[in-house]
Amino acid sequence: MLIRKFRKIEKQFLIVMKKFISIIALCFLLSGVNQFNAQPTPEKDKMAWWREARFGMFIHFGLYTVPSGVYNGEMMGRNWYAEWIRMQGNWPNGIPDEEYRNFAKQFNPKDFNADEWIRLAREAGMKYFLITAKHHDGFALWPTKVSKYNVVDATPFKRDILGELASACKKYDVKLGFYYSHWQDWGHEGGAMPPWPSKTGREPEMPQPTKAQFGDYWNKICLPQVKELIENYDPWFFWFDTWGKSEQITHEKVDELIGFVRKLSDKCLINSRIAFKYEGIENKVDYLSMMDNSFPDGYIEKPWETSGTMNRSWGYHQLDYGWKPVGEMLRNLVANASRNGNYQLNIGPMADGTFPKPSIKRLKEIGAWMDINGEGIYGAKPNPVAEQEWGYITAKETKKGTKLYLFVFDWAESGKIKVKELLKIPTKIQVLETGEVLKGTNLKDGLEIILPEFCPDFNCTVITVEINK
Ligand code: JFZ
Repeated sequence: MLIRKFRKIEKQFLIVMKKFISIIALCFLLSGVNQFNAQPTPEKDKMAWWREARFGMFIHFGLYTVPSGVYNGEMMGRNWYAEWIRMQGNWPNGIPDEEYRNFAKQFNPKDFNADEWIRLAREAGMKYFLITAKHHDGFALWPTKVSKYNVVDATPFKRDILGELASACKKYDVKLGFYYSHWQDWGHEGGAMPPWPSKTGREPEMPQPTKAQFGDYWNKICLPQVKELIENYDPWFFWFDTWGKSEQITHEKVDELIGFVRKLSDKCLINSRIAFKYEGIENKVDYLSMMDNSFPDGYIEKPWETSGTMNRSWGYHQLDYGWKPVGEMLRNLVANASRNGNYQLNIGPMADGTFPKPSIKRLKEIGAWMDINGEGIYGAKPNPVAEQEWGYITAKETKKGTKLYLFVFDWAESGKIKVKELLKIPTKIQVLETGEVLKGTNLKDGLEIILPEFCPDFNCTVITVEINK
């Protein structure tokens, strides 16, 4: 009797369980289907890490680092770009080719430590790292097989700098990318020369390669080197560099190079400076590069970045004392993030392979600020309200609603700021660094916030505003 009853219960239990399991399975299936439908397009997916990262390190390092902006006791001409000393030393004639190549014999950055470079980037809050694999001078920082003009074959240093950096990037989970000068190459016959004279007329006219010569350089140096870089180091992105009167880079060449990279890698991103004056290029590349040190004053939909210097030069320049204050660099980073852009901050390491002290100091200060305030930068959405006089805004979706990050750069004398056009009622307003709770009042044209009595950070104080759905 008892056993029969038990059997009955058991049977019922089994039926219920079966139903339960099939419902779960159905849910699973449905969610699978939904998930599949909700998958971002491959293009968007590929960009996800880059959009979230917002902050990267740019490095200019090469043979030009040996003279560091000074040739025969004289400062270079034209501008501060120390990586241009081959053309701008001994101004206006440039350094003779033979002599410049000889810098390879002195290239011996004995204190170069890839681990240290990437650790410094990571600690500054940078999520990716970009280095001049080959700059305009044509010298390669890896043992390229297509030319002896490289760090292993031509210098006493003989180490694969890119290889060491690639390992360190893996260790610190920093995404690696390469600057590659595909157009100008002053070290290989057939590479383009500076597009001079420019409008200023101060520059000497440069002999340009013929179409056939450039085609030869393209097929024997440029494409094979890009292939090596992808196959050896599996980069997350390229930063190509074309500007000015670059007649050699025809639309066909641009299309060819884009197709070439796409075929070799399905993750490698490409920037817009692969071309110059190419209408519609934004639809063929993954992200836009602004002009050097130029910061747009509004939102741009297509992923974009500004590359910026810490002083005036990209490559290390021993006489460039024009170091920017940390507040200015934070402003660049935050302004770009609030307008949907990234910031790639440059370091020019010195001839011994270490970073200049003023750069290290700035990286550390930025890092300390990012440790506390980075949550308003990484993965944050651009400003959803109006541009503001006192600073910038980013936003994040939370379970309950939205969290706004107010980056206050200009501390108001009045002791209060108004968030123009923010009409929602906040549930909590707080200083991110200190946790101090602030008072807000909804006015007809925005939210007025009473600032703390003491300014926690004169560079930039971050205030969070939580708003429920
Ligand atoms: C280019 C390089 O020539 C330079 O050495 C450095 O690597 C920099 C990041 O990129 O310089 C440029 C390119 C474009 C402009 C200015 C400098 N521009 O169009 O204003």
